[in-house]
Amino acid sequence: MLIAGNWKMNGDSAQVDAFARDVKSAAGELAAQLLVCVPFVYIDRMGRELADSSVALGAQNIAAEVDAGAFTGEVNGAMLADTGCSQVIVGHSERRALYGETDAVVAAKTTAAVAAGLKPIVCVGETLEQRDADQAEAVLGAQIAALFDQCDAATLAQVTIAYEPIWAIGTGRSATPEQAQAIHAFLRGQIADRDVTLSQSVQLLYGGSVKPDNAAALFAGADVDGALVGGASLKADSFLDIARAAG
Ligand code: G2H
Repeated sequence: MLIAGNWKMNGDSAQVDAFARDVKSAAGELAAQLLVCVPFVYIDRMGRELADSSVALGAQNIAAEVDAGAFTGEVNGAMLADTGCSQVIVGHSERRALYGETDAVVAAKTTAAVAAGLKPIVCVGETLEQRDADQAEAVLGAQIAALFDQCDAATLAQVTIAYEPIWAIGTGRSATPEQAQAIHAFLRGQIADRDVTLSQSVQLLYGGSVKPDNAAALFAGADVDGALVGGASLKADSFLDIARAAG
């Protein structure tokens, strides 16, 4: 199981230090792999604070451009790797909705991440309107198809998929364990249609209002391989409780 924290645009130096201190002391007892994705400016600090622990470091975004150059405000994969990141979140619904990231941009960023030696966590998800119109599988299938159409096999072999129903993000309304498992099974099937071996090894994370009190039930799903946790990852206590629920 992979338990990945996504701090989004939250936190400060004191919060980084407190989180790292508490998580570092507990991480060794946990079976789950822990990953924390903080804002760019705190990655280096979090890495230093987590030094010599098993907790992995990640970013929340990456430039689509691989080579350094005149891209004001962007951060490329080489910089993330150089700062200690091993993973990066790509195509979160907030980036798709607020910053216009299309499936093509998501695929380009996924390719750029792997080119830099990073493992991308590619987010997919449907809106409430799409779910209510019975279009969830069509939307998710199209997102997976775009990824497979635009990334090569070597890139796809490094990808983790996070299913994040948009209606469950930051709303306190998680998908039920049955809804999450059903979509995860669907996603694994979509991948199996293209690459059976990959479908058996790819990690499928659930994200959307994962909390200590719903985590164990979500993790009981046979195709749920971990979680991408937003709000509940901001404090070590709740993040660790979710990790303990992963067994
Ligand atoms: C979904 C999730 C983390 P939250 O975006 O990616 O956030 O757990 O706050 O719903």
